[in-house]
Amino acid sequence: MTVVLKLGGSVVTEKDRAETIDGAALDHTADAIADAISVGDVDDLVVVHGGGSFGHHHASEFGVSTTDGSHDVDAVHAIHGAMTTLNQFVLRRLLDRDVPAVPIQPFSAGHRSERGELTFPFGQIETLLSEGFVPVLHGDLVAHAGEGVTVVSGDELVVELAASLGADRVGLCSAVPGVLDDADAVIDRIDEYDDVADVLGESEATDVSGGMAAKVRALLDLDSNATIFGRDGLSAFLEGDDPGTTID
Ligand code: IP8
Repeated sequence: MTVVLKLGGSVVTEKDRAETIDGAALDHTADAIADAISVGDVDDLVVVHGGGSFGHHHASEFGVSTTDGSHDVDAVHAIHGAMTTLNQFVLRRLLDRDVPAVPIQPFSAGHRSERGELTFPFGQIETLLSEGFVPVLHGDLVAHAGEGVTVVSGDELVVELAASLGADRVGLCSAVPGVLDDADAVIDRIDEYDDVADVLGESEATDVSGGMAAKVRALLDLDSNATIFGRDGLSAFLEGDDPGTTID
């Protein structure tokens, strides 16, 4: 069973304070992953984490998004550098719990065409999975023809990974318990974007990748179901349940 799990940037960082991790949340997340692996609930696991106050803070400062690029070398080092720092924090927490987590740096692997289409090789991830490792990717920058570099969001990587690996389960752990309706109740299931377009506002904190609306759109494109849930739903998701909102 191949599981692709995205840890939202707002789950593992303090999203409104630049380059600040949420240590307690990261511990809780790493505990849930380690427990699920040790009891055999999950065998092949790929983790992708978002940018939170590491990537988005610098991307917004340099005006870089998934579509607006930059040729500024300082922007590359600030944004990619912050993401590799966050990746090290995530890896450390997992390694401390004996999860065989290894880093994959999207900046060194992927690129976009002039039309913005992402090409990303997955052979290394498949091989690492079959050799017993847990690859840990992250939102990052990628080379973009005609634009310099642009942001690749963790959600985009999740969609690409899920399709390429034929993932059985896809989960997005976010700061909210699912996609919320106007009355802040969790929407159980979404089949059509138009059904929820009115309630999907923009992300409140700085988020150059488009917030919840972009997530739902991307997940609707997947062949397999995906689940968006909050921190409290992570263990249930890893045990095989569908907490939060299912995107069909
Ligand atoms: O938080 C964005 O990844 P996301 C990463 O998954 C950067 O959208 C570099 C801003």
